[in-house]
Amino acid sequence: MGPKPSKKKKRKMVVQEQKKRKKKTKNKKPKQRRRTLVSKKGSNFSKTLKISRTKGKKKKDKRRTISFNNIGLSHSYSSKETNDITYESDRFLQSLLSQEQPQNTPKRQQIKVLFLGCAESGKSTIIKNIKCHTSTRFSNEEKIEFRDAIRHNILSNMGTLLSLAKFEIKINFENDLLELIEEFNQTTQSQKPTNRIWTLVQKIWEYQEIQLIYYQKHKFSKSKYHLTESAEVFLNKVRTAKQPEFIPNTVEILKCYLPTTHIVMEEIILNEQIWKSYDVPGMREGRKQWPSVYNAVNLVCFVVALSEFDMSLRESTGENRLRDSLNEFSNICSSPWFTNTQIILLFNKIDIFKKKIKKVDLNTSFPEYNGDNSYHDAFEFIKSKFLDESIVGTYDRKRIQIYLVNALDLNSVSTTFNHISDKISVSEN
Ligand SMILES: Nc1nc2c(ncn2[C@@H]2O[C@H](COP(=O)(O)OP(=O)(O)O)[C@@H](O)[C@H]2O)c(=O)[nH]1
Ligand SMILES: [Mg+2]
Repeated sequence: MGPKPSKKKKRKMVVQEQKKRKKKTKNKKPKQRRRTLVSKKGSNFSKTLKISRTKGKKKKDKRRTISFNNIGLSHSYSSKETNDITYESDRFLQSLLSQEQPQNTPKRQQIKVLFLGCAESGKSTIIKNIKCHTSTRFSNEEKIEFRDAIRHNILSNMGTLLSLAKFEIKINFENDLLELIEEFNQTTQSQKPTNRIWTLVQKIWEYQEIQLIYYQKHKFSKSKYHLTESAEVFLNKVRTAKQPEFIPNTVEILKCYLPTTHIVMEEIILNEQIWKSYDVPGMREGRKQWPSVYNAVNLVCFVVALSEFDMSLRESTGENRLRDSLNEFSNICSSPWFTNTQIILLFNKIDIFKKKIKKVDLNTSFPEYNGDNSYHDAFEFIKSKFLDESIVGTYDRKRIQIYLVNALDLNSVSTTFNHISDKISVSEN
């Protein structure tokens, strides 16, 4: 034991201890506030959400208000794909803080955004991805809708594989597999998928001959039989997806394909702006609906699937998807509706494009291409097609902003849309 401290020393120690405690509580304050902000139910922020959703319900339309922030995101996603994501959380915290104190913030800008582009370019997936960064994410109703879409994806992809085998490759399967295929074809006639049908899908998918067709799918991209992007993922998940209690997670929701048949508007609060985002059908028949939302648009995000340079349209076999996209882009740029609108070109599906370009020659679909099979050359060629060769009419092509995205990647989409929202400035109404 050391010598006893003097009275003076003791007083000094007490004062130091008090100072330390004060410092600690000072440091704690913002942390507590942060937690309250995220979870407080009766906050102004939640109220805003509630009010706008009730409004939406009354009108019985598809409008929803969503706030773009990704606080807490890392807790919710355990999948490999989302583990390595880094977030601009400070920025989002600031954005959330300002949403909590509307009295201190200037009036939010309203931005009308159209997501245009051909079918399967990734418009809906980009919007779904943005929703993943919001506090509302997906409702149970939506999750059920995506679950049914996943089951439908499984059955239609199995049907496509078997059609490829029969009509394109003309394989003569051995008897046991043939019997399963015949039973599958008969059972799919019934309205509701039975347990037997899932067993059949599982059994057929396990055959090496069937998987071989899948891995050669790029050879049939000009045919009318198209698999969806994540066919393999879901064909490997039949056992889980068939369970009555199956609810898809975020990654599965982003990967499933649910065709958009009518225009859907959603309100997204992105930083300090309210984005009225319009998702539209992309097939030719559905594009007839587009002009109904052309009035007073601030931003057009034209989505192009880079990887579809060798594929033909579902609705018109023999017509190249990328050329179709080029035509549609020309139409948009030369439309008088968009002379004063900011146009963004979103080159999507870069993940598939990077892999595909090594295997599939761009020259076979675009004979004028004389570059090699490098990602850089191929991308520059496609970009110049859109910017230099497409007829942009009266639109100043220098104003067109270009982004490369992977709609399945949370980080890619959040970085891109933060950047776009920073750059867009609209005079207040
Ligand atoms: N691998 C990959 N798949 C994508 C990407 N973007 C969209 N998809 C998939 O492509 C399919 C069609 O996308 P969707 O958003 O429905 O296209 P839309 O018709 O333009 O709305 C879906 O199965 C998506 O999961 C991407 O960047 N990478
Ligand atoms: Mg869609």
